[in-house]
Amino acid sequence: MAKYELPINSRMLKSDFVFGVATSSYQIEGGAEEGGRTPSIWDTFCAVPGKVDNGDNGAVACDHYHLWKQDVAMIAELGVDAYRLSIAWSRIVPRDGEVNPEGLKFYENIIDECHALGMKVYVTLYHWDLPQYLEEKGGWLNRETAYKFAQYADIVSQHFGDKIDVYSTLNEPAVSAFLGYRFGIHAPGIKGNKEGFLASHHTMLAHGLAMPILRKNAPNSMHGLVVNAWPAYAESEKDQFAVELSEAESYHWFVDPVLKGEYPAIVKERYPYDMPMILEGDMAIISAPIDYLGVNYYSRNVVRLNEHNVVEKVVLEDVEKTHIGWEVYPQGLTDLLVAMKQRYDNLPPIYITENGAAGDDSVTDGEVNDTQRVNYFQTHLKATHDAIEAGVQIDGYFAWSLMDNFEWAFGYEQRFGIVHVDYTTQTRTLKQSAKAYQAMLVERAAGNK
Ligand code: IFM
Repeated sequence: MAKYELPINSRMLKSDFVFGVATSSYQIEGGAEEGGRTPSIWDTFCAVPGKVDNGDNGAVACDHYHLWKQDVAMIAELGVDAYRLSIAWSRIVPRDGEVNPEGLKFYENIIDECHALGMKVYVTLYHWDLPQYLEEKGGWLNRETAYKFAQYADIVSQHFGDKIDVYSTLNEPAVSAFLGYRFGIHAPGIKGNKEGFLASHHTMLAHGLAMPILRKNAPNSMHGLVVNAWPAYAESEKDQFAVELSEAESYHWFVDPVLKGEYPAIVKERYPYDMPMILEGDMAIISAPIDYLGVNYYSRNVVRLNEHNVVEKVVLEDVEKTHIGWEVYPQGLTDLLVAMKQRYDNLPPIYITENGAAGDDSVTDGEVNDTQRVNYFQTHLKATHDAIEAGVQIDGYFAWSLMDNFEWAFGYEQRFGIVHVDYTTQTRTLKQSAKAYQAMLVERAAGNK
C-alpha cells in the first residue's frame, strides 16, 4: 500500500507538527435553505447562467449539513491532528443584526465532535460566502462590510471563545477580492481594477478590525489569516520585472500590509488611478500582529512582459499538469516559503493550510487509484520538509481537500478530495491518496509513542 515517506529526522514526524485536512462551508455543506441560513453571494452567482460549469451550485454539495457526524468520524479515522473548516457567515447572521442560534449549534456540534475524537479545529471565518444582503449594500466595495465582518467575528468568538483552537479571519483574500471584484470570474462577478483594489482594502481592513476582537474573546487560541501564493518565475532573463509585479499583485499586496504595514510600491506605481481610499489609521489596524500565517500552495506561474507591457502567464506545454490544468511544481513550494522568510523579518510560524491536486477520479471495484495525487502529496511533503531544513518555521500541513466538493466556477468537475464523493448517493470512498496519508500518520504516531 502507498505511504508517504518523510526523511527519517524530519521535524514533520514529530507529534507537535500538525497534519490535517481542510474544507470550506459553501463547498461541502449544502443545506442551503436549512437551519436558518440565508443566501450568500455564491448562491446568487451560481444561478446566473454561464457563470459555473454545468450550471452547478452548492445547494446540496456533499450534504455535509446532514452527514457531518459520519464525515467527522471519517476525518478521525484518517488519523489527522486537526480539521480545518469554515463558517458560513449567513448561517450565523442570516439578516443584518440577527444572530441564529441554530447556525452556531451546527458548528458547535462539529467542533465538539472533533475534540471528542482528539482533533483540533482550525476555523476560517470568511471563505468567500458573503451574505447576499451585504452584497446588496455594495459588498466588499462598501467599507461598512469590514465593520459587519468585525461584528460577525465578535459573535462567533464570544460564543466559541478558546473552543476554536485556531482562528483564521480570511481565506485567500486575493481570490475573493480579485476574482470576485476585479476579474469577475467568481461571485459577485464584478470587473474593474478600481473595484478589485477597493474590495481588497476593505477585506484586509476586515481582517485587521477582527484581530483584537478575536484576541479578547479567545485569548488562548491562535489568530491569523490564510493567503494563497503562486510564486512567479521569469520566462527569460528580461522578465524579472514581470516576476516582481506578478508576485506583488497576487500575494505581496495581501501580506505586506499585515507584516510591513504598507502596500507594495510597485503595484501603487503601476495602477495610480485605481488605488483605494485608505483612511488614516487603516494600515495600523491591518498590521496588528498575527500568531501564524496560513499559506495555500498549488502551483507556480511562469511569466513574461508582453509587447503591451502587460504581464502574461506563459502556457507551458511539456510539463506535468493536474486535471484542472495547473502545473505540478513542488520546488515552487520550497522557493515560496524561503522567499517569504527573506522578505519578512517578522514572518510568524507558517501552516501550509492548503495543498492538493485536482483529478478526474472514479471508483473501480471499490478503489480510487489517484496515482498522480499520491505523487503530488509525496513531492510536496518533501518540498515542505526542504523549506523547514532551509530555516523556515512551518508548524503544520493540511491536505486540500478532505473530500471532493464544489470547486467554485469549475463546479463538481474538478475533484480535489483525498476522499471520493459520489454525488448521487453521497457515498464516500477513501482514495489511495487518503490511505497513504493514513498510513503515514499511523507510522508517525507509533514512532512518537
Ligand atoms: O477549492 C479551493 C479552495 O476553496 C481555496 N483554495 C484553492 C482550492 C482549489 O482551487
